[in-house]
Amino acid sequence: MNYGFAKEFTQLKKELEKSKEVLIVAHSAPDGDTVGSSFALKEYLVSSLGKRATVTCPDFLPQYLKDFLGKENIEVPESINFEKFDLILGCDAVERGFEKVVVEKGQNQKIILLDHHTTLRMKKIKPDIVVSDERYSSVCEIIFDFFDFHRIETSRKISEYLLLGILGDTGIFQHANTTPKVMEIAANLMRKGASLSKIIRLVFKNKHLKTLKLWGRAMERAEINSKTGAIVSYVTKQDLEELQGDAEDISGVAEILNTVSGTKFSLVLSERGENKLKGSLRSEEYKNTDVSEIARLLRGGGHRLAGGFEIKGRLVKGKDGWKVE
Ligand SMILES: [Mn+2]
Repeated sequence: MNYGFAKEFTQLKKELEKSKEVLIVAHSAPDGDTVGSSFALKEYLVSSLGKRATVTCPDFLPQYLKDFLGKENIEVPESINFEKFDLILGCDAVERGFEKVVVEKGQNQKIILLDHHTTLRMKKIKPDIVVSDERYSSVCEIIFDFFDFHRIETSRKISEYLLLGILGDTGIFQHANTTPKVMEIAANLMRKGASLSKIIRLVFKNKHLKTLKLWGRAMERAEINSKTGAIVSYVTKQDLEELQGDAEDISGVAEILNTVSGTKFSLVLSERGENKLKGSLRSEEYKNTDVSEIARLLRGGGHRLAGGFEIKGRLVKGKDGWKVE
């Protein structure tokens, strides 16, 4: 069962087969889904179709994804000669950095976007094919459907990449996007040799003490706003510097705060650089709150249950606690 993308899947296969040199773009602040989907497609292109393929990303990978990928390589956008590619693929959250990496579309280039966010919007580039539906848990689920639609057998390696993305975006089958179909796909991928326990260990059980200390600070400060049902906390620049926190750590806090009963959504503000604040929002299906609407009001993006935004400002300690200035 796929969500009605028969036409797109047919076109996508044709374009992959026609291509010679493919560039695959992962999103900024890369996660398991963008990396898993990018490398699943790369592996298919290279090993099954005999093409050349390169994965690029505007940001460096977090350590757990580096560990997962082993020898596999991600090229920095600066080192890439865009003209040589006849096909460019965007995998997951393409509004996060795709148009920073791919500034314009070359004459003989095709652009295909795979996504599952409602905020998919291109400013300048006109994609040739878009496969995007919020009903998908992850782009890895879309790619599974693509292979399944064409009866393409997935290797152990591809299966592991796809399971990485599904586990990442479903929070190990805990989020509301964990449908019976997702469970079936995961079982299928395990049958093909993907190791669930290995991915869980590499991705979810390799925390540093520093991360837990950062979470501790944020949890200590958390407060519930009884009017909005928001549970809010913050992480200062100093916290991040002292405990070497990154985006991953902050979304971790937002996820844990979101488990507090009686709340509608969680918000974690973090100071990034001078006069720049990021907000990470999380909710759950049963809470009936669309955090992407809140994010969009602040010119951010995301989907219903996870979103983010960036505003100007800093956290200032005053008489009545902290506030944004
Ligand atoms: Mn995703």
